[in-house]
Amino acid sequence: MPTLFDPYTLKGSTLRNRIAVGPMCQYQAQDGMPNDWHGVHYASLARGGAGLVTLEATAVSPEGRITPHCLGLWNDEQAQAYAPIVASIRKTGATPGIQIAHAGRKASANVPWEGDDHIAPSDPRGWQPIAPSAVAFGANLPRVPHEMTLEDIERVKNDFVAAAVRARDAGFEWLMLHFAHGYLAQSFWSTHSNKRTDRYGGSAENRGRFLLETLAAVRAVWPEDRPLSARFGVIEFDGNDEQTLEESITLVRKMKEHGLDFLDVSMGFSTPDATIPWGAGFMTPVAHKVRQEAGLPVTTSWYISEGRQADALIRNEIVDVATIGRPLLANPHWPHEAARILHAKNATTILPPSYAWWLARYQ
Ligand code: 8CM
Repeated sequence: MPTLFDPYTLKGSTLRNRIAVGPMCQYQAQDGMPNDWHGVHYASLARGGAGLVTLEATAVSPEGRITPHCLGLWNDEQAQAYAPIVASIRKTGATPGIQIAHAGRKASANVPWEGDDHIAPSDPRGWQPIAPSAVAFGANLPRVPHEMTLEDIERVKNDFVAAAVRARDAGFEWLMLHFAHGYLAQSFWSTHSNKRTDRYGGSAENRGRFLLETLAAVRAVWPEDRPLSARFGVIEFDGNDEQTLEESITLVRKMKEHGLDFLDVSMGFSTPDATIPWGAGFMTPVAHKVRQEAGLPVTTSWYISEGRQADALIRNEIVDVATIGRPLLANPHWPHEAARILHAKNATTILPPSYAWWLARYQ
């Protein structure tokens, strides 16, 4: 029976335990460049003991940023700036991963603490969002995106490939494609946002095409021995959940055939009218269903906040890795605390020796 603190091996990568830091936007970058903030933030999470540290949604192009302060990976200067972050994560014994993303119709927004809404079209800080169809998300994000041409689709796929090459060369070991949360890829999948009548819209097969083509193109440049994952919104909580989930599972099976190694099971966030059943571990039954029916190792996140809860998810083989988000911002040493509570035999070894030594002394 696996436990939270057992190592996890996928392809040529072994995580020191089954705790992953989920991608969490910091909105602290200028021109997509990582800076001291990102260095401190990610090194702190790695030092705290997680197995996998996944960098936040990192845009594949300037237009693919959610806000003007998102990270980017569209030029070589950015790529070089990730190397010290990768090195500091590795130094702690954690494994570095990164999520690459395009925000689609949710792009060109103010950071959450400055409104979380679309930047006004007249404001020079913003830009014109693109999406499969000229349909706005609504609510706080009313801006109508431009409908992508077939050339736009090719260009964005190429942007994902170029970002994957830069991530590979910067030394990231896990690559996560952002196929969730109403951003570009999810908006191809969702009938809320995709009204196309060409081969990228209509049937589930057509709506999944952008995701599968992007995945296949990235797989061709991402090393075979390094895990390729995706965070995918398999359900919308919009009242049509049975059908969406069935179609999503069919698509995940195809993603597996196209080289996907691992899935982070999340929600669609494609409509402001969803009724999400927030509560402890509410996504874990969904993740387990996808794991069983698609035959792919999975993780999920959302309201996994206690060590015992995370350990039970691993022991019962509900998920393969537990993704922890906000509790790790509140306490980067959450893994160490969990190890102590669970009496994990390697409880002290996840702390750097200079910390473990102090904590073991004068007790
Ligand atoms: C921000 C707030 C809440 C979320 C988010 C973000 C940004 C990216 C994302 O998800 O994928 O769920």
